[in-house]
Amino acid sequence: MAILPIILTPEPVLRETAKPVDTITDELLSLLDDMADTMYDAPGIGLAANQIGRLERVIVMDCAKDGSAPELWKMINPEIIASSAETAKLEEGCLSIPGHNSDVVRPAEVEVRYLGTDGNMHEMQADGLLAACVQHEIDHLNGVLFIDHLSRLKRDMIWRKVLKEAKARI
Ligand code: GNR
Ligand code: NI
Repeated sequence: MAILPIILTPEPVLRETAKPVDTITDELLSLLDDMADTMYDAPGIGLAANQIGRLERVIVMDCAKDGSAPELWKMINPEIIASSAETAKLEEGCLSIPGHNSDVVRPAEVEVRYLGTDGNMHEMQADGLLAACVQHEIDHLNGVLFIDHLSRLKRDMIWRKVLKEAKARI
């Protein structure tokens, strides 16, 4: 159990592609526990390995409404195997780009195949916030950030502020 530091843009690890996991080790399971602790502490509804400086293809999510029971997802090597033609626009934020939320358009529904912590392959169907979240997290594993889905104008506006904030941190 540990809360890990969350890496902020423009750290290059956020632009790297994470590598598939081939063996579920105790170390990987404890990494997933630490990622869940880190996500809940932030608080956020998802976290991808790149955000804590690791390049394994693992994500955690919990999109349960405030006040209801937690619904923790831990996914190893998650893959989108189908996306709806229908799109949905939802306000997204990112723990690695704090304070810069923006509407993002994505497929409204997706089907995801992943390796569970039980060692078995699973498929899940998601819509609503969970669909946006799982696409956001899988994007991270591919070095993609939600601002990449915005218009150039909006992206540049956020990026300028992000660089200014990064300079102020030094
Ligand atoms: O906490 C988060 N909120 C969120 C809202 C809408 C769509 C995606 C997300 S994920 C984000 C946490 C994060 O940065 N995950 O990578
Ligand atoms: Ni994010």
